[in-house]
Amino acid sequence: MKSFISTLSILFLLSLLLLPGCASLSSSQTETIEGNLAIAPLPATMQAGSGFLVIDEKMKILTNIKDFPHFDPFKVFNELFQRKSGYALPYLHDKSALKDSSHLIKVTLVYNNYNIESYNLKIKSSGILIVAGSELGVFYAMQTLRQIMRLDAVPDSKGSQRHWSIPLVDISDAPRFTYRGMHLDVCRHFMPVEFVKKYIDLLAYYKMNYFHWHLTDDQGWRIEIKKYPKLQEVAAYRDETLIGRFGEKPPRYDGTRYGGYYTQEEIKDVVSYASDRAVTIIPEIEMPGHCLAALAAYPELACSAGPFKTATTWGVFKDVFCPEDSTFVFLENVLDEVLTLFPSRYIHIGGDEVVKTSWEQSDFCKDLMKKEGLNNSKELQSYFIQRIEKYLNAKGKTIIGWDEILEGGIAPNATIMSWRGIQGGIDAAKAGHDAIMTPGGYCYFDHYQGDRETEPLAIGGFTPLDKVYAYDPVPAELSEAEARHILGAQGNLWTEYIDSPEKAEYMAYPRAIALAEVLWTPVDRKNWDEFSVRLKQHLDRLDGMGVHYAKK
Ligand code: TNX
Repeated sequence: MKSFISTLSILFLLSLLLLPGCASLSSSQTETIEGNLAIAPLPATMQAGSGFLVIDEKMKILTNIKDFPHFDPFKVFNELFQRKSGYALPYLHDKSALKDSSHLIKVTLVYNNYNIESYNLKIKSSGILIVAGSELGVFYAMQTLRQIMRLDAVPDSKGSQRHWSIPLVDISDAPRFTYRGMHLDVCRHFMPVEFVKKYIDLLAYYKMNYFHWHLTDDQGWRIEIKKYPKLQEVAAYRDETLIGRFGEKPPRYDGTRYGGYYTQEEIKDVVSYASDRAVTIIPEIEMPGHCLAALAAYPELACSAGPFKTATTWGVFKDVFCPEDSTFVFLENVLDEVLTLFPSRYIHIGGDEVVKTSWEQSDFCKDLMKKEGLNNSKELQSYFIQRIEKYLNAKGKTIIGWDEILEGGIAPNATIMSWRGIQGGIDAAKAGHDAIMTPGGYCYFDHYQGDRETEPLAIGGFTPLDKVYAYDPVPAELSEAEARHILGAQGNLWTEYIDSPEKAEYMAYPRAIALAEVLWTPVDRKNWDEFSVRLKQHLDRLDGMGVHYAKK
């Protein structure tokens, strides 16, 4: 197959030879397999064949994997395919039962420790061959096929399209980074389960593999914890919500009680939906700050005197968890329930923007600092995080914290999420810790993406699509060995000013597609002009999926 060069490619090569200054040739001027198939993120290598393969009712999946006890890499594709075509592709395990060996999607696993997400997808006129490093690679091959077939752009219309003609191609692919994430804050504004699932499906479509679910904050506690019913009765609700921009004088409120939470049953359902899509959900339980909603329910967890109310406005609040034994008992009990719901190896424990005045004024904290030999309140924050880390490590979990957890000494095994620029990531990697890059200037999708005058209200900043696309998560300051600690990056969607699923999609897309390409595609294959051409086709597909993306 590799020896086939399509007419298109020949034309393209000829045009390269004939045109001086061909380096500036953009794919909008000439047709390429990249532009034709419009796969995003762009695969590592693609070679066009000539001709087409027809997928029809005769097609079957033949695989050497007997059952998929943990993860069926065809399930998502097949469900979608059935909706669009009216039939599903059957699985076969035994080739001998076959009369002819065409009309097959033939899958071979070669367990590849080096890159379990890698795959080779060959579309030939006789059928499809997939060779992959693991079921994950097969899953990504099927997502690529889903894109090549433009399955999502076709209306569901009772499975009317029975035959699919797709161009021949040979794709070898593997991600650049192992952590490809998107975050969603459901505390400032609650997002319904159906929307969370749609958000996760899009992550899978763009080969992202982590969903960071920001579940607790000052303005609402969104995860059911059976041991502490007041988290549901009190912390999940606020009396009202700020209208307009934070800081406007006088502040205006809507006077409407607001809230909601996910039951444990709903969470299990979302976790299993995500795991079918090779997406790991990392829950975030914020501590010791951003916890006013929890303090409203259980004021005894603060060093300062209550009563407290779930926040109705944005910003940073001075009341935080007190590092007393009883607080740790509460948090450990909460985490015990969290661990039963989320199989993720990573648990995010927050750690950002902790106002420490209540600790500095507390006799209990002063005594504790003396007893533990802590010099200042930043070290007390590290004591807090390290105590929680020890608890979670003993249960086989790794903590992720926002970069403030570096300040008073990093917890021994923590992974850092670098959000206040890239310095946190640099410091973590130099100290031999893993880091995930989420710098505000590139990865905050709550920022404006266009002209403030015409865009809907956003928190501030300016992070347009091309800036996201240009981001390189590996800081230049790092040596090659240190750079291996940069696991990847994540787009963050804080929802102070995002009060509906439609607006969440508007802020996330298409910027999340640009980030997906930053995280997956080899850096020397990235090209903004060429991406812009492919993106146009993706906007059509997003239309097909009913995504309310930002149109320029
Ligand atoms: C800072 S980013 C926060 C969030 C806000 C966000 C708004 C981070 C770790 N903390 O609580 O929502 O800014 O952009």
